Amino acid sequence: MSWDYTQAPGGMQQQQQYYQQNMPQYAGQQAAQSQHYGSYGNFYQKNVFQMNAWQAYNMSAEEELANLFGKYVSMSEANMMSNGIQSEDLCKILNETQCIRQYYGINWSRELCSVLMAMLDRNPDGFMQWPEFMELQRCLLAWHNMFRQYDADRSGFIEAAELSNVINTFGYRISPDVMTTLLKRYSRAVAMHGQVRTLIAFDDFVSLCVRLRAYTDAFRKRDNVVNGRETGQTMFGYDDFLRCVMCL
Ligand SMILES: [Ca+2]
Repeated sequence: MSWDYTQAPGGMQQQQQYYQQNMPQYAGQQAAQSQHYGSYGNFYQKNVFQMNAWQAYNMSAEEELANLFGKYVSMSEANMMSNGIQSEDLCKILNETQCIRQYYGINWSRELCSVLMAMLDRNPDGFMQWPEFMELQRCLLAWHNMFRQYDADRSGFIEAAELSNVINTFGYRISPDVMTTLLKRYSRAVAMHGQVRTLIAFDDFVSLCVRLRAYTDAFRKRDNVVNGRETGQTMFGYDDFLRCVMCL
């Protein structure tokens, strides 16, 4: 038994259709600016679907990426039964495939790979199938492009002060207090030329992007809409809250 790529298409058009059916906030026309949640979905509509992963990674064709994925599916019986990969497989693909490793220039942790898997586990079965894998590659490329725009000297870090610009460009509406919380959690202090600078690395940036999007979606789904308008308020039961936060 081997994994068959032609039976599991992950093409852009199919994914766009998927978004239209299941997550209209990321598909179709430009979403109206929400008073409470900004317009973060537009970033995905405008950028994520334009990405071509195999070309970005300098592969010869989509099949090359598909074969790589298929190799990891075929490695375990559990993977074969689910037609997908697990977080340690994702970790190996990102770290051990030279062209991908070079493209991002970071070491991907198992923890971050688990978060990435959880974010895009659409069916949701705890495994990453080919369309989910392709969606992830497009998200990573879109985030990396954005990150590089702010990493002018290509040091692999962006300045803390630039984080709020990036988040605004994504379309989120974040208060200064929340920004302070984000910086505390996702930045590192680095001494350079006798000065301490607060910097954000690409893997921390990805981790932040994933959670911000997932938690915003989860919260927004539960918004106490009044007269058809979002209120930016909701009520959570303990059980529901745990399900939202512990999955990432
Ligand atoms: Ca899945």
